[in-house]
Amino acid sequence: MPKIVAARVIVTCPGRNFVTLKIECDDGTTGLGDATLNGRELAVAAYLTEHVVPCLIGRDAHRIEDIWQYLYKGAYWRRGPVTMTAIAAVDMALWDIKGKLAGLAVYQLLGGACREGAIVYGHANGTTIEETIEAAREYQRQGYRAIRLQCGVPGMASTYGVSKDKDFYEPADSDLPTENVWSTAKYLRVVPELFAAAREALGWDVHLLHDIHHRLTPIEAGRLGKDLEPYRPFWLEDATPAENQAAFRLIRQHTTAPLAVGEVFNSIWDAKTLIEEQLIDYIRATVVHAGGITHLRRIAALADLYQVRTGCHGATDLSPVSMAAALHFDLSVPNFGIQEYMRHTPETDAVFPHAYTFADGMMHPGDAPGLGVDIDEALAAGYEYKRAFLPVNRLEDGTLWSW
Ligand code: EZ4
Ligand code: CO
Repeated sequence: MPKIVAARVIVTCPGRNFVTLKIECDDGTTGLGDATLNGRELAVAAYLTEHVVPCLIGRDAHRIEDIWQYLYKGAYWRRGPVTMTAIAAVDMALWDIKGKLAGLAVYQLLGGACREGAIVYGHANGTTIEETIEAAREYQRQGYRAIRLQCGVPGMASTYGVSKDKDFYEPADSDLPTENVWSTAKYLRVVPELFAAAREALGWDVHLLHDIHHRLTPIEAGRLGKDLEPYRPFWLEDATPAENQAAFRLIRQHTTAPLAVGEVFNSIWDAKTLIEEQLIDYIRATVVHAGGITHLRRIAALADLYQVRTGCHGATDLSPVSMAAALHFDLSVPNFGIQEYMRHTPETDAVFPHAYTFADGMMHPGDAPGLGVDIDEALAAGYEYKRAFLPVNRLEDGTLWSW
């Protein structure tokens, strides 16, 4: 058996913070897992170092499911983003090791490819509708078949999804949370205008997506869905804060716009009602924050029974290790829908050399054994951790809102 002899947490900041777990076996085989939880990085690093790594030493690295159960049930305190991100990192690293020992890419171990590649969507944004459409045209030129559209809201200084840097969107922008201001009324006016202009300019062959980022009430989401229906959105993401899964019943009563939710979910229990009642069309839970490949496959299997497809979160705060794990998962699950893809900076790509590739709007994890991602530890060591928070959001009267 490949016995685990060491495990280390590597924190690096090549433009943004990443936490990576590296597990080592007695035969020298190593595996990598992403443990990055944006804005709360060191909580997961400590959870791993203090409470997980000591329990891993001496275990059989092949026993992925057993180790998952041990870390989940064994903690007594179940679920939660910190715990589930830590478990995910271990899980990813163990799949990486199993693949390397088998000489196979992880997607082969998961049953093999169900498709030639994973369709991905890119992020087009701008302060105005025109700028957003110009950014979308650029994505079309690069071959993207699906594009998320976010634009500035007239009368608001800033909003979610609109970045200063067009190529690399980064919301964790300050060492204390930035304060944004929000107006639902202003926002609800501009999004239908954006989609009308986008269909006019970009045509109907491209999939158009939009992220509401948890800011509406159910009835407001129903309204926006109705307003966007004529423009056939691929999905509306995170319409309302989904701690209340039942809220989606109300949204569903009012719109046929496809709904996606779940990038902040960390277990199957967060999505159970949404899936079983077919209140959503896409589940956005992701490898790194939802317990790894092992647990995400369980979520996907439940979703498949109800014709809910996957649409994994794939922002820049998910490291290339997560991106690779997501692509192995995407290639192998029958009910894959789409994969979010935000390019990492060249600095990040240099720290994490990887086998996955993009061509014609699709991505492929590559056929390197394991996940196909490495970490250049010498390079990583040159980028010191830098505290960075996600913003908070307030209504115009100062009330704290969802960001
Ligand atoms: O705000 O990943 O769909 N993507 C998103 C992201 C999230 C960040 C949070 O860390 O909503 O941009
Ligand atoms: Co989102």
